[in-house]
Amino acid sequence: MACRWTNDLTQADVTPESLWLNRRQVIGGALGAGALGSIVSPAMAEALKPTSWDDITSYNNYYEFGTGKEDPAANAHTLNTSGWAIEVDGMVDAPGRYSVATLTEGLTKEERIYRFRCVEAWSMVVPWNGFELKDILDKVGVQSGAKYVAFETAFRPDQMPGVRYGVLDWPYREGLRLDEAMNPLTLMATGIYGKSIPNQNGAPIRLVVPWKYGFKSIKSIVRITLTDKEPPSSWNTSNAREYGFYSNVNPTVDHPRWSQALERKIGGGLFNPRKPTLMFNGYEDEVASLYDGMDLEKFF
Ligand SMILES: Nc1nc2c(c(=O)[nH]1)N[C@H]1C(S)=C(S)[C@@H](COP(=O)(O)O)O[C@H]1N2
Ligand SMILES: [Mo]
Repeated sequence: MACRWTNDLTQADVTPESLWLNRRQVIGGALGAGALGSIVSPAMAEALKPTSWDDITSYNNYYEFGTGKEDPAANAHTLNTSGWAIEVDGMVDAPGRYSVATLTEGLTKEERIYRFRCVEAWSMVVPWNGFELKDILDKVGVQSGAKYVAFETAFRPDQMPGVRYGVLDWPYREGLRLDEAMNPLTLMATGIYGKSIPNQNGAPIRLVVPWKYGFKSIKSIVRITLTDKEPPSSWNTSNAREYGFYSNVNPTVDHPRWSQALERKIGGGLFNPRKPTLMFNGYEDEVASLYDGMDLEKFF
């Protein structure tokens, strides 16, 4: 409930931030009037409030541009995103180098500008624009033996000052199980608040996996590989004890060095208490069945 898809939007809904705030007031009003029934508490209405553009774009994790939260906003302008191409390879019918425009060719405008609001695990509510990863996987044709999708970020030492340091195993890599990748919540984001995604947030295209911790949402993707083996992820490679492959938001499984039972939103003002972290980041109804029968303490 903390984040919601809406898939019934049109171009007219992709509005600047000011109009978003109006929409939010409308939404807040509807919630207040109990339009969604008794399950809606004031805390949930609060959770729908998008974080401001300034906070979303000035407090980031993108280690290729430095490990400080302010480093990506200061440094990521050097990334040249023009002529961007994504190499799609592995177990697909139509491997090749695709532009984002080619990958999304044939999708309706509504499909390409799907809007999404996300409470990232590190506590922002981002109104992403993008499309479902499934849309492009269907387009390239996933072969029957494929079980996982692997992703890679660009590795450009001349444009990425942070890759001089061995803080992570470059290029940044992430992976999903195929059924996770095909879930309609799994988004390829190309925008925020209806504007092009800024470099520090992963321009021109990044993954957003709403029910997993933020680091699964790999930025500035240049390669997508379909494979039958669990792919490496940079965080798991750097510290397997602390970061597992699944990385599902799970308040009951603690990170070895801290509890994950509470989280705090950025930009919440003076009265900004930490709130309980929700199982699967609030998407339990949508995704819990993906993990039926799995021991989530073992597969963390
Ligand atoms: N290539 C790359 N992708 C990345 C990261 C990174 O360092 N490099 N950081 C991850 C982490 S830890 C988080 S919390 C999110 C942050 O996304 P945001 O800055 O858009 O909020 O990006 C993820 N994707
Ligand atoms: Mo993160």
